[in-house]
Amino acid sequence: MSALRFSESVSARLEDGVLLVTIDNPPVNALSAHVRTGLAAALNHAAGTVEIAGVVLTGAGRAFIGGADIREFGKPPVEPSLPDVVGRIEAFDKPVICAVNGVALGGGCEVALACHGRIAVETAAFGLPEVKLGIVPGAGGTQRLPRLVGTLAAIDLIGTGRTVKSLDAMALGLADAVSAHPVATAASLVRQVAGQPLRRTGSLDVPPVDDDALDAAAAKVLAKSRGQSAPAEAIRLVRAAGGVDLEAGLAEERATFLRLRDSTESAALRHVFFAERAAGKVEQLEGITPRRIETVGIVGTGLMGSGIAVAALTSGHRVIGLEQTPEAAAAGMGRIAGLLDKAVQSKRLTAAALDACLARLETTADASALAAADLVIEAVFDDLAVKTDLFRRLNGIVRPDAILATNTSYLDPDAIADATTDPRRVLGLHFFSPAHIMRLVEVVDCAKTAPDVLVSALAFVKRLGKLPIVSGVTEGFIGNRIFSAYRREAEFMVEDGAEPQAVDAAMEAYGFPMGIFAVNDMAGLEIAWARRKRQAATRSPDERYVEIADRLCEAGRLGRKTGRGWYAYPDGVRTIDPNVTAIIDAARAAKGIVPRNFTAEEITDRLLKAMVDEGAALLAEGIAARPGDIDLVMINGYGFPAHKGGPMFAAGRHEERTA
Ligand code: 3H9
Repeated sequence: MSALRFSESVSARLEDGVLLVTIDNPPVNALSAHVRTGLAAALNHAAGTVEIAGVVLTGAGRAFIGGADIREFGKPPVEPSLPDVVGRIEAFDKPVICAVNGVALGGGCEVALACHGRIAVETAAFGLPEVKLGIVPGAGGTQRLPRLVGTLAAIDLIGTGRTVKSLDAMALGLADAVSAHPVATAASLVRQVAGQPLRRTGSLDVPPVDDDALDAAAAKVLAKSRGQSAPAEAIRLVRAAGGVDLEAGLAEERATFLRLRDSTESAALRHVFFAERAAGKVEQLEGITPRRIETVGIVGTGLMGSGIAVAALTSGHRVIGLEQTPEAAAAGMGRIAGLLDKAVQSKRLTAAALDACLARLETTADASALAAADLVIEAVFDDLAVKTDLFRRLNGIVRPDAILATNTSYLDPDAIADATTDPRRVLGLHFFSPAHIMRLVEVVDCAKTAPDVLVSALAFVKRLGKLPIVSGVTEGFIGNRIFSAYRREAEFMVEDGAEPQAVDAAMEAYGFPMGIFAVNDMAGLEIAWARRKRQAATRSPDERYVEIADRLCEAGRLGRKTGRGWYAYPDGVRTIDPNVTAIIDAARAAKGIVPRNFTAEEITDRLLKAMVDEGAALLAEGIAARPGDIDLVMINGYGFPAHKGGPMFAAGRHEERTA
């Protein structure tokens, strides 16, 4: 039978009385206007053709349906709306069964929920991730999911936005069956149920559940969604599903969806979504093939090196950890194995995967082992002499085509590259600690880095499952330069009269998990102190310099590890310390500063402005390629709240509001 075409992205063929409808809208089969039109036309065709017993819906390529087309948000609506299409599927007289061949997300999951049966391949996944975009499901998800899986599971899934694989979806009641041939299985289900009463999700009763359990499930989700409104709204809608009829529930869901879709929170999270997809893309590098990286040498298996090793192992690489002595190599092996064990305990890794990782791991004190490496990452003490000496020695050991990366956070990677015979193969890979957990990696494009070396490093970081952001060479790269500007401004305000705890409270209220002084205490004050001492000789006497942090360091207050820093920590609890207040008072008095009051708003405004000004400088200098890259660095490396979109996005919104 020849193919029927219902729109540019929806086609079908009739097979033994079943209309097999395929959505083909690369890359993820999002529900763009032509997909919705095509689906409506396919239903019309099936309704009006007596030989058609029912319909199977499936997706071409890897996805079933990746959700509503996020690029259409903010544009004028085009009929038919997704809720209309979904409603028609559910009310359809003939059976509509979906063959879920890949991810069914957001609107895609809502299409599946409205079908009269759901057959999935084992590798498929279901989810309503709308809260991650600052919205709630808008095509019946909050009303139909609880009818299928119960309110508690629906609160968890919709409130967190997490996805579940097919077998888990089946255990929950979301998928009916898992099949290696979902289209054939779905088609035989159509034939089986045709002419019989259909199981319409919207007609099911929501299973009863007691209020205490609901409160507990809601509290668990809300504990992780500080400052965002979408999860709470989603939970409200899911809870309401048990108490109102479908139509009323759908109307309230739609109204909430439309309100949130136009919110700043949603605009911010959509900005983050697209910024992440753009990250690591460099126009000039398009078409360059990355080198193959299978074996990774890691020099130094301390805290940072062992974290990098775990990230490399769990993404399928071989790892050779190099240390100076056999004892240190054994200790490194222990550290890496310990981190892998923890991953098994927290169910991030299976026992079988752990064995496979250990089989790909070697630690040694014999540098010649690095001859097997495609990429060598140094994670040794952050000292220029140590690093340049190491890179000089690597020259004679590694293969000529091996890539060399430094994990320095502040040193000049160009100086390190120049210590090698071939600086074209050198670049920076700035991991954040703990490296096996943190997603962000600044990929530092040095003056002489070859284009294919940069491309290879970006591909490597993506294979680690991490987020690569390209940075040019500058002290501290993108993140630490902005962080320094942020800290400098915070210290100015403290010297002028704001208390550190007031600065921290303002930023925590804005959405940072921790204010800057608490962060400094956690990270330790000594690295920045050493840097300030290095810079002292070249610092202009006209530059404003706040000495309070130096006084704290001189008093042995190096942060949490010494039990005190900007705060004291009796029993581990962050507490205001009168000794710090006295140091601050003395510093103000020494400069004749009469302390003044700062409102929380002034504090956040000034700190955001400091970040944005530094961000603008980084863009002007060509260190960062896009404002979105800066936002991602601050969100993923420094706790900037994602639902505010990052400093550059937030500044743009602020300007719009005040224009
Ligand atoms: C929703 O459904 C609301 C409804 O409840 C109510 C409506 C009334 N739209 O991530 P990738 C693009 S809200 C448009 O690298 P992967 C993406 O920008 C939606 N474009 O691939 C990228 O473009 P480019 C709920 C989209 O294989 C390309 O596809 N759904 C959409 O690693 C590849 O993306 C979601 O939140 C979209 N919905 O992962 C799901 N999705 O090549 C969001 C992707 O130009 N999507 N693109 O850079 C995802 O989670 C992942 O993209 C997915 C594929 C898992 C699907």
